[in-house]
Amino acid sequence: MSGSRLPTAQFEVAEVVRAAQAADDAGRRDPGVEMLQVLSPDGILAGGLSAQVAGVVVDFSPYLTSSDAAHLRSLYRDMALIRRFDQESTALQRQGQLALWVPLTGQEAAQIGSGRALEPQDHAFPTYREHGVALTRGVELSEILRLFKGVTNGGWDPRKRNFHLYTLVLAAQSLHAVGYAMGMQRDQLADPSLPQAASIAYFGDGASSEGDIHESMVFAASFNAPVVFFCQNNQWAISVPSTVQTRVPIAQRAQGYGFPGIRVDGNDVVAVEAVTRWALEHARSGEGPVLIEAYTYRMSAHTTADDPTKYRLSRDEQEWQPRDPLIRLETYLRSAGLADDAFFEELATEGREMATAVREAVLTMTAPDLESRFASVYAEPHPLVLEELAFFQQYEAGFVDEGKHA
Ligand SMILES: Cc1ncc(C[n+]2csc(CCOP(=O)(O)OP(=O)(O)O)c2C)c(N)n1
Ligand SMILES: [Mg+2]
Repeated sequence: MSGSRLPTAQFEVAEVVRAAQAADDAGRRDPGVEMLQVLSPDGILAGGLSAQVAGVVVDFSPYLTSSDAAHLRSLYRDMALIRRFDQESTALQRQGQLALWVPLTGQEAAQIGSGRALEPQDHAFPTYREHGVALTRGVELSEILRLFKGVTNGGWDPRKRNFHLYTLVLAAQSLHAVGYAMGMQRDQLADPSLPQAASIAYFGDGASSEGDIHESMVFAASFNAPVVFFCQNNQWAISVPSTVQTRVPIAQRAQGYGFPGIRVDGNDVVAVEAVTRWALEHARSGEGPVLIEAYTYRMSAHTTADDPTKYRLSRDEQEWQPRDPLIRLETYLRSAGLADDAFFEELATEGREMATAVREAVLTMTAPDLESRFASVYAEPHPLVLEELAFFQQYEAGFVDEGKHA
C-alpha cells in the first residue's frame, strides 16, 4: 500500500482479498503448526491426545472425557441448545424485538468445550459472543437478550455464576481477567483454605491485535497470573481476515511472552474441553498463564447488521461446512451406538420449548423506569446526575403523547 494516499473503502476491500489470497498461496492460512484434535470432521474419535507444548511433551489424555457416553451426549446437548437459541435470537432481531444480535453459529464446540472445562470457582471474562459459555455457567439465556433488547445495562449478576458482563470494547476484558486472576492469586496465598482458581479471558483473532492483549500477556507472565487466554480464531474480524492480523499462528505468539501456546481444533468439542481443562489446572496450580487458540469459523454474519457476502468467498464457507462441530459429534454418537433417533428427537423438542420460553420472555420484557437508570450511575446520589435527570424529565415531558390526545 502506498503511504502517500489514504485508502478508499473500495481499495481496502481489494487489499484484504489480496492479502488473504497471498496468505493462501504462501501456505500461511494453515501453516505447519500442530492443531490438536481428537474428534475428526468425519466423526472418528482418537483414543488419546498428546503434543509438544513449549518444548515438553504433554499428555492430555487424563483430561479427556470421551469414554463417558453420558458426558458426550451432554456436550452435544449444550451445543444443540445454544445453536437453537442463536437461531431464535436471530429471528427475534429480524422481527424488531432485539436491537442487534451477535450469532455464534460454528463456534459451539469452542465455547461449550471451554466453558465445561471451568470449575465453579473459576471466573470467565467474555466478549459479546460467548452465549455458549454463558449456558455452561448457568446464566439464564433470556438475561442475555435483555442486553440486546436494550432494557438493561448489564443483564446478569456476574457474582452469581462467575460469568462477567459482556464487553464490547475489544480486548478490554483481557485486562480485567488478568487483574482478577492476580487478585485471586493473592487471596489464596493469604487464605490457603480458599480453592485455587483461575480466570479465562475470551477474545477474537481481531482483538489479538489490540494493545490490551499485549499488556495483559506481559502482566500475566510477569506475575505468573492464573489466567488462560482463550482466542477463538473464527477467521474474521468483521470483514478483515485473520491472515491480516498476524503473520504467524496466534498460538505461537505465546512463545514471545514466555508461556505455553496451543492451537486446538476449535470445532472439536472433546479436544477443546481437554486442552482447556489442562490449561486451567496449569494456571491454578501456580504454573502460570496459557494461550489457547481455538481454530474455528464464524459460519454466520458478524452481527445481524453485517452482510458477509460483501467480503468473503463462498468457497471458504463451503470448505468449512463439513467441519461443523455438531455434525461430527452426532456422527460419532450414532456410529458408536451412544445415541439414537429418540435422543435427537427429544433434544429437538427441548430446543423448541426453550426457544418458545425465550421468545415469551423477550416479548414481555419491559424497560426499567428512567429514575432507576440514573440512580445506578453512582452508589450514592450525585448532584450532577440529579441535575441531568431533572433536565431529561423536563425534555421527555415536552413530547405530546399521541395516544392520549387522539
Ligand atoms: C476497541 C474497539 N475497536 C473496534 C471495535 C469495533 N469492532 C467490534 S467487533 C470488531 C471485530 C472483532 O473481531 P474479533 O476480535 O475477531 O472477534 P469476533 O467478532 O470475530 O468474534 C470490531 C473491529 C470495538 N468494538 N472495540
Ligand atoms: Mg474473529
